[in-house]
Amino acid sequence: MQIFDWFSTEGKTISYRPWGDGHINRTFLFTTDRGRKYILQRINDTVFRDVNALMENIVNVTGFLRKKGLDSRHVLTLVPVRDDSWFLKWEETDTDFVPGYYRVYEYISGGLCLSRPDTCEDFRQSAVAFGQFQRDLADFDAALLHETIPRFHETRDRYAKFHAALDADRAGRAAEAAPEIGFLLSHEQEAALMMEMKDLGELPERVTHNDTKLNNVILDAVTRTPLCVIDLDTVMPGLAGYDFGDAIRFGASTGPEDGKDLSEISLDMEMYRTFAEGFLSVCGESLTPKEIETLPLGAKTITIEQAVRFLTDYLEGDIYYHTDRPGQNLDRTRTQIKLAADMEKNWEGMMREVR
Ligand code: ADP
Ligand code: GN1
Ligand code: MG
Repeated sequence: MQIFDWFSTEGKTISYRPWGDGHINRTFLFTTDRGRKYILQRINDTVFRDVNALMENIVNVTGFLRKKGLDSRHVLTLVPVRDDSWFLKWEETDTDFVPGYYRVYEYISGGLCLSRPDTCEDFRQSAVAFGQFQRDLADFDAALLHETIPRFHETRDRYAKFHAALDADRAGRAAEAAPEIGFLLSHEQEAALMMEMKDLGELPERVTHNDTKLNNVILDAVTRTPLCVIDLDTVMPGLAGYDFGDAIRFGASTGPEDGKDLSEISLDMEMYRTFAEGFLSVCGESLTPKEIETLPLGAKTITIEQAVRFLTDYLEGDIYYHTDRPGQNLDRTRTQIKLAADMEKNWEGMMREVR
């Protein structure tokens, strides 16, 4: 039996191919003889250690959104295994699908999943999508959520892991990254500020998405308005400013996340403004003045945290993020640092826009 035959899909599979450019899971698109399309994903269980807990979160969150009236084009729909469980443990070794845990989603057709915004308006619509997502989950009981990756956006813990990787220097790469290490160490205190405000109760924890890259939202290909927020693996309590910031880090950069030419990397202020408008238009009223005031700091902090995470992975020998060429994690680190430095240059403007 083929892997697809284990799931309750309509029709027999006639073709499949690798799909998307996520850094964590392995994703395939497959088509059946009844013209149906599905997404098959091998869950990265090195990253998500407790697959049961992960899937329970997704079942709960998508079920909650469905009860709010979102239909199957507006919320992810899991396709169960024929025995009614939500994922499959695949053990065959001689197929294109390496052994591991797999799940299937209905493919959201007629949608666009962009790696860069084509226009400011696309970016605004992605802000509306993530803002609505946060608003829709405002009354979701956070106690139901498992922490799928412990301390995922605990910036201070990311720094602790970075220090450990630096001390071990397992891959012998620290010398080559001396300027980047210097920049990140000099920003350590500032990068802890939002976590400190959270501890003091100055910033509330909300149910957040925690991975708000543009390619984790699907826009309608015709109207270019939001269809669906995807990649729900990291929905957990978090800071609104980090969700705002992560989207800015990825989508308001003038170049790709792993670009080699740093002269191409800066913060596009028009994109930033447009995203802020879209985000605040949807969830501005539910945010506190302190949350709004610290949105720019959220952008800078999450960009620095991302540089710390990429560099930690580089120092550890590229074991976390998918890479398809040597040095890619160091290039990613450099773009994030360049972007964070550019945010510092544009600080006044960034503050003014959210005000
Ligand atoms: P990763 O955690 O590796 O980023 P994602 O869940 O984001 O995995 O999926 C990777 C890519 O696959 C997405 O960026 C998107 O292009 C595509 N994708 C995932 N789920 C769907 C879906 N239900 N419908 C359409 N495309 C999807
Ligand atoms: C990963 O899975 P993906 O590609 O959407 C990562 C995010 C990072 C991002 C950097 C679970 O996101 O946290 O911000 O790469 N996801 C996980 O591009 O670690
Ligand atoms: Mg993704």
